[in-house]
Order: sequence, then C-alpha cells, then structure tokens
Amino acid sequence: KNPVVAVCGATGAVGREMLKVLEQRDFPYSEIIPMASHRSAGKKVPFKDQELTVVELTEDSFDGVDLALFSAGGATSEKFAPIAAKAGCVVVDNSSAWRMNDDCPLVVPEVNPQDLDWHKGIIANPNCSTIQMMVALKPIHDEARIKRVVVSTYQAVSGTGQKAIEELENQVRRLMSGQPVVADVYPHQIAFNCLPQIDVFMDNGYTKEEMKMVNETVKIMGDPTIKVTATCVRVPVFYGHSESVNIETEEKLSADDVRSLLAKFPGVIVEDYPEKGAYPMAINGAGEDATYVGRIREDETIENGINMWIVSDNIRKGAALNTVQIAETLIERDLVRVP
Ligand code: A2P
Ligand code: 11C
Repeated sequence: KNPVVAVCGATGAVGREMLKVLEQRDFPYSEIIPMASHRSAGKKVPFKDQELTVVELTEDSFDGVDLALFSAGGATSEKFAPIAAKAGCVVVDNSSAWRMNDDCPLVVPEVNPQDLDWHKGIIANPNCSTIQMMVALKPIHDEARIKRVVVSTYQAVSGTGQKAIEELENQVRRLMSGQPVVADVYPHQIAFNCLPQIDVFMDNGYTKEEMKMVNETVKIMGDPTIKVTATCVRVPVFYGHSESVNIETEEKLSADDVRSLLAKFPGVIVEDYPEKGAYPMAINGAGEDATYVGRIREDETIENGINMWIVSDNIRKGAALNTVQIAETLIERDLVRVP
C-alpha cells in the first residue's frame, strides 16, 4: 500500500513547493494531508486538480500517517517530529532542529543515501546552501580528496520564507516610488543591498548559517578531515542561491578533470562556456531541479586548487526536492517504518 503522507508547514514557501514536487514527480501516496498552524486550518492548497484542506498540526495528527515531510520551522520540528516518530510515522525534516543529532541521518540522496539505512524515525534534510555545495563537492572528494573549502554565498530571500519574499517586493516598490522602507524580517534594508549576516551570530564570530555549512559538510561526507570556512551573504534575489567555492585537494585535478567529473554526477549540470558568456545564474536556476556549476578554473596560487561557481534553486534542491528525494529513497530501500 502506498504511504499516507503529511506535509507539515504546507502553507509556507517550502511546504507549497513540496506539494508541487510530489505532484510533478508522481510520488506514490494513498493520501496527502497538508498541515499547518491553527491560523491556516481550513485554508485550501492546490494539489493536482484538487484543492486540499489544511488541517491544524497537533499531537494527535500522526495516527495512520506513514511519512511526514516537515518544513514548519525549527521549534515545530523539535516538538512534533518525536511525537510523529513515536506514532510510527517516519519524519523527513527540513529544519535545522535535528541535523546534528547523532541519531538522525543527514542526507543528500546523490551523496550519502546509505545513511538512511540507520534511521530511527527522524531524517534531516540539510541546509539549502550545504546541499548544493555537496552535490558539486562529492565527485571531487571521491577522486582527489578535498582538504579545505573556502565558500562565499549569495543567498536568495526565499530561504527565509514567505514573509521575506514579500519584504523584498515591498521595499523595491517603495524605494522606486520614493517612499521610505521598513525592515521587519531582516535587520537592515535588503532591497539593493547585501547583508553579510544570515541567521544569528555565534560566539566565534561566525553566523549560524556559516557554521551549518562547516558542520553539515563533515557529517554528510562522513569525513571529519574536510575543513570548511564560510561567509554567508543575503542578496536581493528571490529564488536561487549562488556560491563561490575555492577547493584545495590532495591530488591534482585540472579544470577539465573537474568538468568531466561533475558532468557525470547525478543532479549536476556543468554550464561553463566563458567564450559565450555562459555560466550559471540564479534567474536561470530558479524553478529547476539541477545544481548548475560553472566558472571552473584552477586556483593558480596553490598547488592543487579549483575555483567554481555553484547555483541551485534553494527552495527545490535546497529544500522541497531534496526532502521528496529522501522520501523516494526511503521507499526504494523499504525503510518507511520506524524501527
Ligand atoms: P501558518 O501559515 O499556519 O503559519 P514560511 O517558512 O514560508 O514562513 O512557512 C512556515 C510554515 O510553517 C507555514 O506553513 C506555517 O503555517 C507553518 N507553521 C509555523 N508555525 C507552526 C506551528 N506552530 N504549527 C504548525 N505549523 C506551523
Ligand atoms: C537561508 N539557508 O537561506 C537558510 C534557510 O537551516 O534550514 C534555511 C535555514 C535552515 O536563509
């Protein structure tokens, strides 16, 4: 029998995309139940040619539910994911709440599907900026062993959620008509600006987003020797995160070696034609499933170094798509049950 699937946070930016991805990929289900807060109970969300009615997420929501895809914020996941798992429902969680928990696999299906085998009921979906970097780093690490990565990100406002999308829209409109702007979601104006702060600052001076990239990379790659240092920046783009990545490897790889390794890797498209001015851009990556890599070139300041530019839709591969791919892999491996 196909699973009963709950989408928790179904009215949010990621939740709505999850419903779209389930539909587009013809995900096998016997029922889809959209859930959100009491504020949204009774609202309708589109799915296939129907409208589904949103129900309030409560402690009793998971009886008879086989699989729950969560994207309703960290606090909601922290509270409800264990309740769901206890009711026998396997959770794939898009928040940061469970990612670094030793009992929870942190999975990018193209990179470490084998980690699903030891799940105990809660599986974590990595941070969006980590996911797109992982699919580009994995084939390079397998071939030449990555020693160190220096990454700077250019992240879209949709990563923050629906309210941030509206804030950028409103600020652009107001500024273009000569009106003053109010920053509500972000600490400063985001329109026509770049904010070198994503999430809160930690004691070490890095932001939480930057430390997610550092710690999640090690867990997903299963290799504590990979060193990552990150600077994460919010830019006035609606959809699609971009990343400038510098990689130092143990073995030498030419730019052509990297192009052919990446071209063979599932989920990656190499778009690297400088003579035509063709390289990945957020406006093209938005709405697509692939992670695009371009500007691949040797770092001429070190022995074994590569620079590249990675773009992916943060709401799709960075969130909704990766979550649904995890769910598909669970089904393929017959793992939709809480051990
Ligand atoms: P709601 O629309 O009812 O507030 P986004 O990341 O785009 O802001 O979306 C967040 C999603 O998480 C929304 O679907 C939101 O529902 C949902 N959500 C937020 N808080 C809760 C909660 N306490 N219980 C259930 N769903 C929640
Ligand atoms: C952003 N990466 O773009 C964040 C969004 O840990 O899931 C996702 C936060 C997280 O703002």
